Amino acid sequence: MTATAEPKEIRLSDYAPFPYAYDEVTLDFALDGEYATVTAMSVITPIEGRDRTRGLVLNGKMPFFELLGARVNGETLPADRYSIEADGDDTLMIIKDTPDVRFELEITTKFKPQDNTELSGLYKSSGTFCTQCEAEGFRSITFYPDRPDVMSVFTTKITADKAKYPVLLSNGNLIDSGDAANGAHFATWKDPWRKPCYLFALVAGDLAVVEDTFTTMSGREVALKIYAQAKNIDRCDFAMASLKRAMKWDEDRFGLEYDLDLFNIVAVDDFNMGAMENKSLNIFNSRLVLASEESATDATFERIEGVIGHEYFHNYTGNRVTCRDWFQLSLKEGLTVFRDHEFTSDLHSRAVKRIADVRYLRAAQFAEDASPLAHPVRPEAYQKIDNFYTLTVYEKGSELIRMYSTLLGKDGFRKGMDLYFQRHDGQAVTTEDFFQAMSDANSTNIEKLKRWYSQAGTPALNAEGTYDAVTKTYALTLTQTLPQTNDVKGAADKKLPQLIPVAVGLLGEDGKDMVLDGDIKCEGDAEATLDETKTTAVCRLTEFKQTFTFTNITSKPVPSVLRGFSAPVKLTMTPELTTDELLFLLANDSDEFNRWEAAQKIATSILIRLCKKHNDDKALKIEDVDVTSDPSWAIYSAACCLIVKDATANRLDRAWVEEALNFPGPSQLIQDLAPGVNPVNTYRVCKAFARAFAKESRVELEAALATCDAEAAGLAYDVDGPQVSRRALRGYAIRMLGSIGGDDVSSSIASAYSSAKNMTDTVSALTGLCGHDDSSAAKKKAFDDFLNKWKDDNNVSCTWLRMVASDAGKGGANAIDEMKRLMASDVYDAKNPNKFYSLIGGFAGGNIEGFHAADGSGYEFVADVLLQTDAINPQASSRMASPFTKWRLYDENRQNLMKAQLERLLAQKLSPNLFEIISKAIKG
Ligand code: 0A1
Ligand code: ZN
Repeated sequence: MTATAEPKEIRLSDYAPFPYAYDEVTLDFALDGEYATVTAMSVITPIEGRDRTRGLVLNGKMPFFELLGARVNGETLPADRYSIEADGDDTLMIIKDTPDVRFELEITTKFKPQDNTELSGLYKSSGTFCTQCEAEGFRSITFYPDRPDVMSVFTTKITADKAKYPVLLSNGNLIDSGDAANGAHFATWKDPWRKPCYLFALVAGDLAVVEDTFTTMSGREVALKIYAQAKNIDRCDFAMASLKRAMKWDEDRFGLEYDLDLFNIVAVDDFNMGAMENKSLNIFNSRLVLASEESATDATFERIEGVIGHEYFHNYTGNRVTCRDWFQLSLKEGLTVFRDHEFTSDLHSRAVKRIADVRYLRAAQFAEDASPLAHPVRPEAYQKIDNFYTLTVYEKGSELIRMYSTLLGKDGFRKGMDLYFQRHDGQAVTTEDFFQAMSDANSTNIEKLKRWYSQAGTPALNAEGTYDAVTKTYALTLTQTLPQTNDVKGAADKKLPQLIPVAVGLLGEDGKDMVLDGDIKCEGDAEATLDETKTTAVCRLTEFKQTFTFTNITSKPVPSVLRGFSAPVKLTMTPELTTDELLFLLANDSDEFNRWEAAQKIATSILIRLCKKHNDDKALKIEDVDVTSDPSWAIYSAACCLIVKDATANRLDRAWVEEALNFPGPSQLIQDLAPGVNPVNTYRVCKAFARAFAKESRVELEAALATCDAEAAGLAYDVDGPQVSRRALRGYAIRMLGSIGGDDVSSSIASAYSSAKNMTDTVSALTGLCGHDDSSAAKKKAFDDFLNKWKDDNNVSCTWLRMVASDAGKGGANAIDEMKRLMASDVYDAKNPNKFYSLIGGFAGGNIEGFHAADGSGYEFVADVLLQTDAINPQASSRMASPFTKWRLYDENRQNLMKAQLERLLAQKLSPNLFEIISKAIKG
């Protein structure tokens, strides 16, 4: 195999507007048994004043499709009027000397959708034809300007066998349908809204449907339909109810009303991502639609509601106002993630949602920001845009939007959104346009917030507080430091200070928030604003260092800084808060996020001390970690035990408690300790920590479990708040008890498995059984039983696969042999992304001892599987390459072993997708 040639980079600075307008597009899909034949008729107008010297440049993919013909104004295009050129892995068709006035271009292509294993463009999933066109899938269908700033009105005719494909769907409204020759039938759909081709969708299959309606705020009735395979159709009700909640929420919160009379969702099993917001025809990975008490955990239910909301919310933030180019991806994604987070927060517990989102951000996005693949929220260059559907673009992008909201207030933010839609409805725009609308709709100066879009890396924020009893002032000096990153503008000394909103509260000795009614003196152009109760100030840090002086502070306060995690930064305090102060915040802070944070901080400091003690290359046994002699252990453990008791007695919100008691895991600690970390020892320290707590609080944990079970007895299952919180606390107790191990624990968790009546309790029991390294017979029995029950279910079997992959090698077995057995088993399907993500994600992300084995066998195994998948589905392989991009964090031996695998991969012929990730990762 020869190495891949260096692909060309696409740069934001090279953006040029497209010189032709696509006024109308009519697509005709003939889907016979083997081929899809597509005729695309476009009505095109050259745009005055734009540079047409290159001609009409269209994107395509040959030889994936065959070009059957091209005609301009009805005349076959002679060979000397166009050229076909390679464009990396893609193809360009360049038509020269196009007419100067409006003309028609007809292009006919032909291909085999069933051979499309990349799942981009038109492909087949379990016998159903479906499409995925974002970001650049449309070019696998026909030659077209496959870029989001070319918007058109699409009419789509689909013809296919009536018996095999009774359901024929596309965007917009059904305008015609009927029978065709040879047992076929057709349907014609017209979408009245102009859209880029990445929002085009088509589905043809034998699907069952659930139907409902929604009456919009102006009284229009919208038909809602969710399509799935008949065997799964009874699991669509929750998704339907979620859709209705999302439609209502967008009206209430943002005044946004659905704009067509029909909204379709189709669930398919083979899908690279979560779901896709195609106009009026959302296509979903079935794992994010199908749910029932028996098949889905509470976490899955919540995720389904959030993603149904996310795709629906894209109708305005993404579809009605779309991106000018793919560098602007966060314009729609960051904003829509923010909207879906708000949706969940408004419907459920705001604090718990915030905590869960921040936990994820820190564990995953902060790690990306610290890796060789760090990039700004608005990247400046890419090789494959598929690689930029990242945590930075999505999650950090959402944090950026949250900062607008924090700085402008809920009403100011709404004004900005209103102005954004007023100005840009129907347009393809930039993050700059969004910024301008927010800025123009408000009087607050947010200019330096813009820098968050172009500077990569997680800022470090230090808060230094000093109290002066004589002047009764509390001075808080905030300092931001921006890290060096590997992106185009990565040098730390070139980075400019970013506007950081820092929400601050000061607690008095009584544990109550001080009322901040004195002046807050700010340096330079910094400002501070107070909330209605005058207990939280948002300090706007605009320079590298500024001091905010709170006056009329009558006693020395305990500061609660970065309330609600008001900015995506790494906060340190000078002087560091003492364990007593953190316990005080844990008990008293009115900000639930910072109460949680206080518990995390105490746990982190203990864990870091323990990890440092054992960060060497000696194989560490869990029993050898002396957790209990840490100076802060006794008070921390006592406080947590009290929390368990309070939760059991329902004196605290149980869902918050579950978050508070969950201490930071290895991925967080490895980042805190990096570089030079032995990940296996870090993992074992975490295990020892859990076990120490579980042993000390066993009685309380067992009481929590028993109380939860007693409360649940006789209750009909529901996914409402209290039941979910109860199951969360119960799951926590089982997980903790599981870490103690031993026959009595295993057999009691095994009986919890047998008596579980819903998937949440089932998964809690399975997780509990994996809590200890011993490979108990009870564990094997439960896992076999689970597989037996769910092996034919494409989604639930992934739960099994992921858990088994993260447990492979425990109890002395050879992890790689186990993984190979899993891959060879019937339950695995290399072509199905969910299965591949579960297997490799479960192992490389969840099996620290297996993946990071000191002999490098885990790395070699994963690299082999990546190579195999890369030949089938490059988007999938490059997504799963991410663990390798973190090699800089680890000890020298592991760094070398990981780099050796990166080099081995790079010497092969890789897809452009995987090449970009691996070649950037290796640069370090
Ligand atoms: N826009 C979708 C995500 C998505 C992106 C790319 C895809 O295929 C490569 C599919 C879906 C969303 O944010 O939900
Ligand atoms: Zn999205």
